[in-house]
Amino acid sequence: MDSTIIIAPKSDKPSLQVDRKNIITTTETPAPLFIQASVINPAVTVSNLVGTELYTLVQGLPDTASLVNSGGTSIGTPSTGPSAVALVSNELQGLYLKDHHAGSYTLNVEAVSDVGDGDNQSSAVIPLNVVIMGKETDLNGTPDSDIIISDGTAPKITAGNGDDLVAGGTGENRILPGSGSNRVWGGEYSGSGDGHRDTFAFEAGDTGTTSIQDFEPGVDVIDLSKLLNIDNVWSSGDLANQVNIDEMDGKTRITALSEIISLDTIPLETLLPGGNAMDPAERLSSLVEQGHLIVSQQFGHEGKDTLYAPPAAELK
Ligand SMILES: [Ca+2]
Ligand SMILES: [Ca+2]
Ligand SMILES: [Ca+2]
Repeated sequence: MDSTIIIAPKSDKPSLQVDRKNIITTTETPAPLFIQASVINPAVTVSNLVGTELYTLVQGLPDTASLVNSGGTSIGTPSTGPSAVALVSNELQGLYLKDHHAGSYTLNVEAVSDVGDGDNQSSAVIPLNVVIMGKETDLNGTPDSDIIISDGTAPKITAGNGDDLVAGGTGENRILPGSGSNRVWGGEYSGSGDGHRDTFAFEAGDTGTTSIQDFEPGVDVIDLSKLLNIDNVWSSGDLANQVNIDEMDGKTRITALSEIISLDTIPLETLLPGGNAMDPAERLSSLVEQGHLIVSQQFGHEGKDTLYAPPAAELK
């Protein structure tokens, strides 16, 4: 006897990934959120809130904040019970949080598989901490992984430990990426430089990799003085044992003690014309003399033939 089997779609437990635990940003400044949700064989046409099986709920969004796309337009579908914004998969691509009030709160993010039969399956809820600061205020990260986005007005941005993503915005910023695996822009997030003199500063004990995405030769500066803590007149020959400058995959790479700084968009010859033919001490010496690199705030450079005296104020 023939029988007909009708397979009705069924909700499966979705998986959810939220990159980095904290968002720290300035008022009115869109901060990217990296949220990914997936479910096995999602049904594309479903009778539910959003019309498709898989969606992600963001709870805890204050009235002053919105979820926007890269063009700044509000996205998502309001949901009641629980009160949340529901986002479908393509809305998670290029998703930003923007708030026009200072404050702090936690967003709770949850992926939902909902085929419309009342038997939903949900992922674990992942909290995302948000701190919105006023303008012209320093931004401080946490020891954990952070997304820190300034509008350019934050004088100093300290990311701390963890794998941090930092963007200074259009304006002069001092950025301390800290230990960890960091991606940093001196200017706007995903931009190519802001024309302002950003200083990327490293501290004693920093270890890991910092990839600068928009280093501007002749404009931006790398400050290793606190990392190296040089307490005497230095020679580039000796210092080249601690700081090596070379190129990896077309990117200038500065290895300073346990910290690797990659200028992701800048080949060595762009940063330092003729640099490929120089020995390590000559590269170091040239970058310091040209003002790209600071290795000591207090002491001069004893080059092969030249002694660079410290400024008079420091000759006590
Ligand atoms: Ca951090
Ligand atoms: Ca900047
Ligand atoms: Ca810059």
